[in-house]
Amino acid sequence: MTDSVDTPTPSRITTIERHILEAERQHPEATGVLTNLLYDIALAGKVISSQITRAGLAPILGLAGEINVQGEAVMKLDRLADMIIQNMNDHTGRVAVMASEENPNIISISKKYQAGKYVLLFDPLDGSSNIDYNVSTGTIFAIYHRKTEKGPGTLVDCLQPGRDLVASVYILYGSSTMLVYTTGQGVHGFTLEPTIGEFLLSHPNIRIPAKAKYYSVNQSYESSWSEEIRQYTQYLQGLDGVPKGLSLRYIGSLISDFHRNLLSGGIFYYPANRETPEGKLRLLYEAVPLAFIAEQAGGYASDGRQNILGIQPTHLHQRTPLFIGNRDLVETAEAFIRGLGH
Ligand code: AFP
Repeated sequence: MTDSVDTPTPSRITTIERHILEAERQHPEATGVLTNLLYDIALAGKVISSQITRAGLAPILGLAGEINVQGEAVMKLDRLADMIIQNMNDHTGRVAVMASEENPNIISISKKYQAGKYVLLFDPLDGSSNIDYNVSTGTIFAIYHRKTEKGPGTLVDCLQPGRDLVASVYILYGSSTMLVYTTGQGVHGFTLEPTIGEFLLSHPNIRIPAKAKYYSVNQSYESSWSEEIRQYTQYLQGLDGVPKGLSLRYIGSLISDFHRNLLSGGIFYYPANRETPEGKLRLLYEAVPLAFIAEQAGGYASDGRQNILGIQPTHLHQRTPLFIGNRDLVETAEAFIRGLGH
């Protein structure tokens, strides 16, 4: 009996390590520090993934957010994910400073360790309110070069526009665990093979399909949207021009919604509304890294008026409206917001 043509053979398996190394070889000036930082991130993702798959056991075993059998309070998973990422990156000499959605201030590197040349911003567990319902969540990373020249990194290093990103990564804890990353040379997706603990290349060169299938928005806020957003949503539904409307899919976990639309074509939007005039999502930890991935996959991200990647942040936890996905759909949203329709 011969193997089916689709059976992976060892020579066709690309581990994340091999993929990153091959990309690095195209840059003779590369020192390997970024490569190692990306491995650290992949490892953190594996550790977080292993904790998340045990979340349903919390009531039985006393895991995150519960009281354990010794009667001690146990960390919530988003806090735990935050600690895992910090612990894996605070001593390596690769990172100058970190900041995360979980911490009000920058996370400085202790003086006892060497400060590195990269800046690491992250959302440790995006969509964490879904954990109790077994819905997928994710971790998002943004990597920049430091701007300050020496010593521990500072706030200035963290407040950079997305246009200066070196790399964006997200890890999706879904029906399988996936890592998707870009260093500006396309978008590549890897699926965790749990029995060997390796991320294997499963989605090379991801491009957003030109024909979109889905729109994703929390439509329960419709009554507090602007008239322009209401009209845009009707346009997407096909009530105003598009021959066949798009289907609505909304998980309420940004990475999951974004990932689905990246592979199927579509738009995710979280506009400003009366209750949240600045939007809800965080510019630095959510919008910017995903905007880089969207752009590298042929898409686009906007706050409704301008490219997300062009915004100069002014504070760490800045919020922004977000429209992200197929370029034509996002540009049409901008046109509606300018009052021009489609
Ligand atoms: P949580 O991390 O609190 O679950 O928030 C998730 C999130 O930041 C993002 O992942 C979702 O897209 C968005 O909020 C959902 O917000 P709504 O519940 O207001 O739709």
